[in-house]
Amino acid sequence: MPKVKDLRAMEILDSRGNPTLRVYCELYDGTSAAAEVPSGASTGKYEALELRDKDPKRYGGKGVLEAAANVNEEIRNLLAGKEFEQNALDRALNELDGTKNKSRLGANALLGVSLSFARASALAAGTELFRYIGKLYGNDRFSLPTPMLNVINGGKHADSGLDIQEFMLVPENFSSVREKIRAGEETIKILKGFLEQSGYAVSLGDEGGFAPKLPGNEEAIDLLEKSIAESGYKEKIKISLDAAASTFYKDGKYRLKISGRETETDSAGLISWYEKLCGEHPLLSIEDGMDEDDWDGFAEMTRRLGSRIKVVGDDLTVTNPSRIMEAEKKETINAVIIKPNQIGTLSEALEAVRTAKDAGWTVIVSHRSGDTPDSFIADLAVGVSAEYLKSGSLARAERVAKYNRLLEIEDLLSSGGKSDENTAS
Ligand code: 2PG
Ligand code: MG
Repeated sequence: MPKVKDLRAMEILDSRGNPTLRVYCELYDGTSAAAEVPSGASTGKYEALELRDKDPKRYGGKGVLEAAANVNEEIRNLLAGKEFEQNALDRALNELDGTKNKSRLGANALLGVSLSFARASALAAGTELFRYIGKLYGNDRFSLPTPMLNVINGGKHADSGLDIQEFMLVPENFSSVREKIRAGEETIKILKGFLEQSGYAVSLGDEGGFAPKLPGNEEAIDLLEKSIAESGYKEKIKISLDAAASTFYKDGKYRLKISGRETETDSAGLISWYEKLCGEHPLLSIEDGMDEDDWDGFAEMTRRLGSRIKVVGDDLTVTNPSRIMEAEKKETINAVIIKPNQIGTLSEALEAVRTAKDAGWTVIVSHRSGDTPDSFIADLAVGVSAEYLKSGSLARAERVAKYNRLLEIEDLLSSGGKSDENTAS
């Protein structure tokens, strides 16, 4: 069993220039590994708590020195010198924190420890991280996720003015990740050309997609569809949306631009609009189509659209096994987003995946809009054989790092694991 020798956390910056944590975990056999913690902008209110210093004199209150100190002192004191399996380590972290939402020590502190320990343990066992995760999860028949490429950024991720947060290209019908990425990138270049021709900006939003000030949401979808047709990949590349509807929900109403007009509507009206979009475009999925507390809206959306598209929960379920169970009971969704930092430990994220798969749902592993070059989620997606990996567009190093790791894993698996000594299984 891996024995923790030392833990050390430091404050680094994420892709938005906000402080976040890097945690180093050293084991007694001399292996050492680091993990970095991502951070969202359209954060669900039921997520585990990301501890920030709230000292207005540093980074506008966003510093994470307290979370780092929690790793370097309290957590280190508990774990150093002891042997753990991943589950036991994550349980110990939860017990030490003692709160329901990890608000005492911070979910960012706990996640950094949990992920760096996982990486160090995989190294110590001489195995690839996805195999280590697969073993924890009980999976050794790995399949690679399809990338969901967020090519037009809206909502809180850009100043494009678009209500819908993410407009994604999903290259589904290709035989390998390598081909999916290639087809995706070719289509992105065509999209860029269309934007330039029409005089729109091609500068990038937080997740590496373009952030053009288009007249409305429908125009963004039209442009994606036009780009797919032009690239010659019609039928092969689908379109997905993340509405992040909590960001335009207020006082019981959804406020967004529909058909060029600022509109105030209820869940039923919004679902009718989604229904229209589904009829007109090759939509694969709509994530967070309803507000995070609108259980009835989600249930209605699944009743009306669930047989045609994937109705995806993110802020609704926040990678939390009990919220996922509740969502299943209420028949609110049929697919789910998995983000380790929403829940705070690897074991709980795996439990969330298990609960979702038991419900028969599609699993989408996801980055955060504030991220780092750490590619852990690519290994997580392969380890649990998730159907999709959502990590932004094919631009910005922190986004591409995850897709590049997928390419690397695909190579490893196709070489029969020759360069991937699997001594742990
Ligand atoms: C989302 C995510 C990632 P954020 O809503 O799915 O794309 O955004 O990290 O800002 O919550
Ligand atoms: Mg989302």
